[in-house]
Amino acid sequence: MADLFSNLRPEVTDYGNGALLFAGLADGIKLFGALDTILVEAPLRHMKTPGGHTMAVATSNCGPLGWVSGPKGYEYSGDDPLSGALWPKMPRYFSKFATMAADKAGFPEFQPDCCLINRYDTGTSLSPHQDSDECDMRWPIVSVSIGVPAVYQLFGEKRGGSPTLIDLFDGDVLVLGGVARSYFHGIKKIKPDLHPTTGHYRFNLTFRRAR
Ligand code: MD6
Ligand code: FE
Repeated sequence: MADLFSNLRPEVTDYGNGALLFAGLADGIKLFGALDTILVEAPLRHMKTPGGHTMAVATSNCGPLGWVSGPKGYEYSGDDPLSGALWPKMPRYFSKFATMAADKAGFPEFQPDCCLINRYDTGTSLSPHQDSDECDMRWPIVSVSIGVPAVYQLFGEKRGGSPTLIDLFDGDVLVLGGVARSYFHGIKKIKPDLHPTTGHYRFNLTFRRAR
């Protein structure tokens, strides 16, 4: 008889060098619910890149610091350039969750001071990049996927070559720490899809320790 459970993904997949996937560890509905009020205070917007392009991904932040891109470059800022006000508070549940997930991956005592919120529309991709604007690269980044699926490309120290492809579904948590913390990574074009929580959008929360 066929194994009824053979299609289940493993709970934890270790991609090596500090990259770990925890399938379905997060409650997408609960996290998405908290985004509502955050995004009223600090609406999603398409930031300009230093090169003058408009980012396809819509972004916002919560927490003491927010990641912003503009003509001057990338930086972490204590206030939202749109409003001049502080970024919305990071819900206690968010930071507690990030600490727990990092701990599971072998990075204890992680305390994020930034939660970058990304929203992808159908057809939106994120080109390969490194996250290197944070002061201490020994802290991991905890990344939570919400809504429609995505294909994550994990390269290595260089942008080229064929990446490891990681399917990310609602509630999946990817931790990038250790050597993999500085690996290039990107998101392939989001395929048309519908999710009961987010409609045709995908959201991604990345928890960082910027300072
Ligand atoms: C995303 N994630 O999943 C984009 N960065 O939509 C990232 O760019 C990312 O997942 C640093 C660490 C983990 C990530
Ligand atoms: Fe990134």
